Amino acid sequence: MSVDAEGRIRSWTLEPSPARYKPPAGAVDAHCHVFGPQALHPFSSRAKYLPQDAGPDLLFALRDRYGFARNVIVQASCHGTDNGAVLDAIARSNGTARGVAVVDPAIDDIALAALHDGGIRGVRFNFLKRLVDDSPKDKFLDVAARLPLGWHVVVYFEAAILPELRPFLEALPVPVVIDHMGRPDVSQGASGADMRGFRTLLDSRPDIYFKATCPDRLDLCGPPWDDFAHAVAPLVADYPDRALWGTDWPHPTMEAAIPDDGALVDMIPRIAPTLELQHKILIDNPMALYWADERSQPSCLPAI
Ligand code: 0GY
Repeated sequence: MSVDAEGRIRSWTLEPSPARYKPPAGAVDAHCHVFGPQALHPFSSRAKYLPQDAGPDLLFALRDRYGFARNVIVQASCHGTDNGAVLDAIARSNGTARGVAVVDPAIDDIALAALHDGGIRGVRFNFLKRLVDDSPKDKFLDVAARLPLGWHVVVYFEAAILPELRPFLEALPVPVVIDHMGRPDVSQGASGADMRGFRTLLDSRPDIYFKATCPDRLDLCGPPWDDFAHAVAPLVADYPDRALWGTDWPHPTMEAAIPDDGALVDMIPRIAPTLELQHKILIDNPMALYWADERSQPSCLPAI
């Protein structure tokens, strides 16, 4: 584990290996974060971890190294509800990044519109007690009803609380993206209790998407994360229009088991073995959620 003089932790490797897998042109890394830089964007006083700087330059270098075209940058809990670091990264991305914010549920409509102008297309509701102090469902429902047109919510929870969260998830008035499939125990396999429970959630409404992400967090056997591949590939095959993929760089809180980004990229063809599936999870699905405005532009204007 690398800790600097101020006690800030590094959770990403400085020497990721090359990947064998090359994504298709236009591929989106739909789950990643930025940390700071702290001098410009200090961490929240309520942050549960203090990372070293992992700003947009490093993120975009990783994107280019593995042949991705775009990023969806998700506000990390260490920045609380100040989305400045994500907005700055989007502003510096030349249109290749969009974001998911974390907001105070009392946020007003003008501030939401400003986030939209800054490239935000969703808000994240985090239910992990080790990351956030509170997760007020009633206030989350209230703000979800006031989101700008075309936004969705991203929800992060652990499999054990899915039953208690079901009424909340079913009441959300906009599309829902579930981080890391709600953290199933992948050692149970594709038809274990956690995956079965998650499938019933997906079957409850057609606009729930999921991120087929984080073998490093979910597969306790470690690389090459075979349990993850076996449990997740059938889910992607059965719900091809609902799956997204992302690196999760810079892997918040993973300092004790830092994943190799090249190995993470090489998981893509194991969970999405055909070119068609890869195109869906890396391009079609994230583009529909995050760049719907670009895709709906007419290719030529009608003559007046
Ligand atoms: C992730 C997972 C984690 C952390 C955060 O916002 C965050 O701090 O999301 C985690 O520790 O499981 O998706 O990055």
